[in-house]
Amino acid sequence: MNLCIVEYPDKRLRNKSIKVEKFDSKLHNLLDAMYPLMLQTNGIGLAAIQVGVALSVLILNIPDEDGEQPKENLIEIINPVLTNQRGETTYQEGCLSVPSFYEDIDRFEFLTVNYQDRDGNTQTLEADGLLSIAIQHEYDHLQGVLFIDKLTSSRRRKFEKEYKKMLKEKKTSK
Ligand code: Y12
Ligand code: CO
Repeated sequence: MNLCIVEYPDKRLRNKSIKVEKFDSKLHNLLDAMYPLMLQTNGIGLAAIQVGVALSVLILNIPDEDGEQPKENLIEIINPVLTNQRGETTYQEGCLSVPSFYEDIDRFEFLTVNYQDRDGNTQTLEADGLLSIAIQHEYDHLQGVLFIDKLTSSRRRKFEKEYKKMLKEKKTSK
């Protein structure tokens, strides 16, 4: 399966992702293709909608102390439901669908996520730190929400200006 990252302002990023009902080879092929793409693009999290597939699927691979992302640390989350969200934290976030832009975003510090794995088994994960932030960021993608939507209106206007300029420069350098 050949996938590529959908980039802002592509309207597909605004689609709401739908519940996965079939835990079949098609789903496994999607998950298997998302993982190498995320690593190649230096990502630590990726939602299916970022490759144009509006299914409630996300993957995460938080780097370890050595900055490595071994496959055994890969977490595949299907049909997530977030609960017990509490505490506050701020982190400078980036997104593969909004290249070259990073901004401080407020999130919950702790959460619990109930989800299904690739075989449809129910799982529960309690998260804090970067994992909690990454889950919230990717969960937002499933609702059609981007981290730039959380900026103040003046910061958002600045972003739109800078991003447009970046896209124009990218186009002329081709
Ligand atoms: C904390 C904050 C955000 C997340 C969501 C997952 N975000 C990413 O995986 C972002 C990756 C990313 C990678 C980039 O590529 C390079 O650094 C080479 C990048 O830079 C460019 O596009 C130029 C931007 C974002 C989880 C946890
Ligand atoms: Co993102």
